[in-house]
Amino acid sequence: MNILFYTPGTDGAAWIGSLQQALPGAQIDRWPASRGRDTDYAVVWKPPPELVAELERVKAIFNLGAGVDSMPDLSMLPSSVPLVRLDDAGMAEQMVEYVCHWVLRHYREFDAYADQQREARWQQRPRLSKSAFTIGILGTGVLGAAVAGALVGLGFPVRVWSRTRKAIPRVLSFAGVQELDAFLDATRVLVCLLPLTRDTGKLLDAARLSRLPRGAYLVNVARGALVVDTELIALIDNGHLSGATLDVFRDEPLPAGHPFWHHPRIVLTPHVSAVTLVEESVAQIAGKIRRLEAGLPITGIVDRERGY
Ligand code: NDP
Ligand code: OXD
Repeated sequence: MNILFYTPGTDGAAWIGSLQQALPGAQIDRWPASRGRDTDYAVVWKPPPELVAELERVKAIFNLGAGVDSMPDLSMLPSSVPLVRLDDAGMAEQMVEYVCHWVLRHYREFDAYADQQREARWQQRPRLSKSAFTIGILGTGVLGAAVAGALVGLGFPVRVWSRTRKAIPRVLSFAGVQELDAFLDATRVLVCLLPLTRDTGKLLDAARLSRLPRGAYLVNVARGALVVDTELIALIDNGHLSGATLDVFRDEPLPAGHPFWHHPRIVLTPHVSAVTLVEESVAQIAGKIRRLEAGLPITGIVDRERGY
C-alpha cells in the first residue's frame, strides 16, 4: 500500500514515523518525492492544486484537520474519492478547555479585577446572574457539541445553532437561517464553531452581530473568514460588543499592522485552540485505512455538496 503525505513547511518526519509504526506494511512518501508511485491513500494538510490533481485514483484523501476549507477546489476529483476529515482526535478536549476558559474569565470578570489590581483598588463586584448569562454556540458538530456539554456542566444556560435540529439534554437547539436571529437575541457569549463553507463565509457581519445583546462577547475558534473584521471592530468600538477572543483569522499568520493586533478589547491567539495531535490523528487515520481495506464503512466523510 502506498501512502502520500504532505503538510506545508515541515518535513513531516514525526507524522511519517508515526504512520509507519501504525501501518508497518505501507510505503509512505512525502509529496513530491512520491511522484511515480500509484498512491492508495493521501494524508494531507493544505495541499497545493498540483498535488490534488494527482489524486484522481486514490482510495481516500485524509485531511489533517477538522475543517476542509483548506483544500483547494475538489471539484476536479471524482466524487467517488472520499475526503475524510479528522473527527475530534483529541481536539474536542482542547476546544473545551479553551472556550470554558474564556467564558469563565468573562463571566467572573477577571479582566475587570486585573484592571483593579493595576490601580491597587480593593473592590468586590456583585455576582452576575448565571441564569441570564446565556452562551450561544454556532455549530453543533463534533466540537460544538462537546463544548455545549461542558458549559452545561458548569451551569450556564446553553443554546446551539446548526443546520439540523439537535436533541442535547439541557441545551436549546435552533436550526437554520430562519432561527438565527432568535438564537442571537439572548446570547451573552457567542462561540463560533462553524465550518467555513459557501453558506457561512462572512456570516458574522454587522447585522448579525448587532442582534446580540449590548455587552455581548465573541469567541471565534472556527475560521476567521466567518467574521467581517472591520464590522466586528466597529461594534466593539461603539460599545455594542464588550470584546472578542479570536484564535483564527482571514489571513494567517495575522498580517503585521492588522488592527486586531493592538486592539485593547481583543485578545488573540495564533490558531492554537485545538491543535492537531500526531498520535491521536495517526491512530484515527490508520484505523480508517484498515477498515477501508477490509471493505468496512468509516465515519468523517465530507459531504462535498454541504462543504463540511
Ligand atoms: P462538524 O462538521 O462536526 O460540525 C459542523 C457544525 O456546523 C454542524 O453542527 C453543522 O450543522 C453546522 N453547520 C454547518 N453549516 C451550517 C450552516 N450553513 N448553518 C447552520 N449550521 C451549520 O465540525 P467540527 O465540530 O469538527 O469543527 C468545526 C470547525 O471548527 C471546523 O470546520 C474548523 O473550521 C474549526 N476548527 C478550528 C480549530 C482551531 O484550532 N481553531 C481546530 C479544529 C476545528 P449540522 O449538525 O446540522 O450538520
Ligand atoms: C482544523 C484546524 O480544522 O486545525 O482541524 O483548524
